[in-house]
Amino acid sequence: MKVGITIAALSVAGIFAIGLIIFGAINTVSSVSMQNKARTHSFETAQTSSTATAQTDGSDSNTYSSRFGYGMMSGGYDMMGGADYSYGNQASVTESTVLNDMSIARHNSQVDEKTNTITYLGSSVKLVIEGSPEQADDKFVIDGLVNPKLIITKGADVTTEFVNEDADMPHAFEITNAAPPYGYMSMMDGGVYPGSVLRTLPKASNGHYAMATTTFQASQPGTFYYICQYPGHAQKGMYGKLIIK
Ligand SMILES: [Cu+2]
Repeated sequence: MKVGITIAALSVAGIFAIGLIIFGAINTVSSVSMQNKARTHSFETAQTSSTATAQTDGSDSNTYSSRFGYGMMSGGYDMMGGADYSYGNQASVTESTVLNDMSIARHNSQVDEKTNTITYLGSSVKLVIEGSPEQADDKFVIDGLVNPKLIITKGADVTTEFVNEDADMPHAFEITNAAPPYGYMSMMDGGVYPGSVLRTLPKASNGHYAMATTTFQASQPGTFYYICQYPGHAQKGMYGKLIIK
């Protein structure tokens, strides 16, 4: 009798899990066809840290998916690695939002063009990262520097804002402890920094950029790298160094 109850309980749990998976798939597909909604971004939303469940919580993912006709492709290789995937909030922005956010980020950063290094001061850091903008194809650009070395104070709260400005290619962002050179499947190359992963963003469309934000604490000191974990991109040089000290 006890065994019967256990089996029954496991069956119910199993059916529930399958239901969740089906619901997730339907939700993703249906969000693609949902209506576009205008959406503005503010620093307040960037401040919110989030979890993978953000994908199913309504307007963010719906707007995002409908504008870019994207959704089902996002899981796949991003899920591999078993790391702490927060994915972050997602939105669609234009150049003016990016420029505005960059000026906020600049408040406590020192840019050294000579050494291609940006040092962030203080315990609250905002990173605004352009993915493959026009002037630097398949590279990251931060504060005008291409793949710069970043220095962040240990313990700082870091808001990461990643914008894909590439009209031809999806891009992603994560911080890893794996040093270059990277393989084709760079997301398999090493452990990632907790809370730092932003999923692959679709290519830009008519001046609208997909943007993802997340926050993490720079709790572990050391030398890390930020990479585009889209297959082949880190291998081709889409990465930079991050030092937390
Ligand atoms: Cu990329």
